[in-house]
Amino acid sequence: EYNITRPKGYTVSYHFNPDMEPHHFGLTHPMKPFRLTLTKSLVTAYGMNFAMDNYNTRIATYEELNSFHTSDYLDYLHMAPPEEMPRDIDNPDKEVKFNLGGSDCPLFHGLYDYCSMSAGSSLDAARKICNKQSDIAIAWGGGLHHAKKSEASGFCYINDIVIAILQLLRCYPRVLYIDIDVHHGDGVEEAFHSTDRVLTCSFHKFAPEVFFPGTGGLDDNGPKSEHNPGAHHAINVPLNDGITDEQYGHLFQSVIGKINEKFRPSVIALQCGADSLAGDRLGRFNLQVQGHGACAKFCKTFGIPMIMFGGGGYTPRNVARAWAYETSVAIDVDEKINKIIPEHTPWRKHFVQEELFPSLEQILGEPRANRNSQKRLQEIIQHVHEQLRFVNA
Ligand code: V1P
Ligand code: CA
Ligand code: ZN
Repeated sequence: EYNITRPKGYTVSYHFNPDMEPHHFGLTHPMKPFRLTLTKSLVTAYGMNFAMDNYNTRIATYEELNSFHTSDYLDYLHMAPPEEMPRDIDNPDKEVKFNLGGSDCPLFHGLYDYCSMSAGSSLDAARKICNKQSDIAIAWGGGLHHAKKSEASGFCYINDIVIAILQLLRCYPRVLYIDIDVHHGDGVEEAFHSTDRVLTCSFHKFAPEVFFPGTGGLDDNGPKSEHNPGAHHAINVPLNDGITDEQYGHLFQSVIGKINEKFRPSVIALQCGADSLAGDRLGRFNLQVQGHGACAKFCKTFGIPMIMFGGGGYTPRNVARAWAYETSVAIDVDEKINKIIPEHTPWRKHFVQEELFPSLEQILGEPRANRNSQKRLQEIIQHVHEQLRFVNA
């Protein structure tokens, strides 16, 4: 038997449903559910599973999905027959309901189950945080931030994040939602636009008409009206191609540091979309796994509970590297860890913070020119700090 000597009173949980993997969006679709299995394998190869509570998660019920989504939408999602793929070539004029079907959000076999599994993992993670059984709960199968209450959007059908945050709001006064996916977290922002109990902050590539979904400009801070408590509680950080670890880290710390000071969140929900990494098939940024992971590291310094969700990420081997690294950030790598991880674990000897992860060598593809000037980044920080004058815990 292994001598489990975890840091006292500090628990990380990993929420995973192996049945998500066999689902397919279609051959040419960028979303590949097997990246979740790839991540889990890497996490296990390093022996990290010994330092966490591991849960095979259940599927979310209709009632749970209904806490955010409308019955009309859920019923259609449940009943709509899978279409032959690729549909847009075979049958381009077919009516599209709730934005279901077509190239971004295809109707594939087992879609409803797949969505319920993703939401089930995130909800289980939220419950562990609520009942104080976990300090950090990880749900890489979630993070589907574009889904609206009655509409699918950008590969997202069910907004597991919104459902998880609604659960957190039952036990915590204030939730800070942070989104480092390369796309704007529009679905989560919109869901909470009229409450001051959730502050959303998304970092993303911003170029209306050119880059999906086109929303999330610097001035988008939630509907401004005297009677809306949610006004000023949406923060957006619009960026250009090629941003580096150094720039992103500085921006992240000054924005999130200030938000933490003003909003005083009781819990953090961090969407870790890995399409902000260099070499991503859809993304435009130049982040390394270390720079991406530094965001999770910084959030951890606040010492409040946190859920970490997945999200985008379209170069599967890089996704697995980033999320395995972020799992290691959650469990804290130090000498103690080698007492936890059994000796025969394949990659155990590499599990030391400094020489961490030989497998961190990312697929990079064509280098991207950096289109973010220091001046512009400074303006963004300035704007965000001004916006936060209206926010008080
Ligand atoms: O750009 C669009 C739509 C399609 N046009 C009418 C505009 N869609 C994007 C959707 C990106 C979704 C990202 C999801 C996430 O934030 C969270 C999981 O990461 C899109 C793109 C693109 N390059 O932006 N769809 C596709 N590519 C696509 C490519 C091949 C097959 C199917 C979809
Ligand atoms: Ca984002
Ligand atoms: Zn994305």
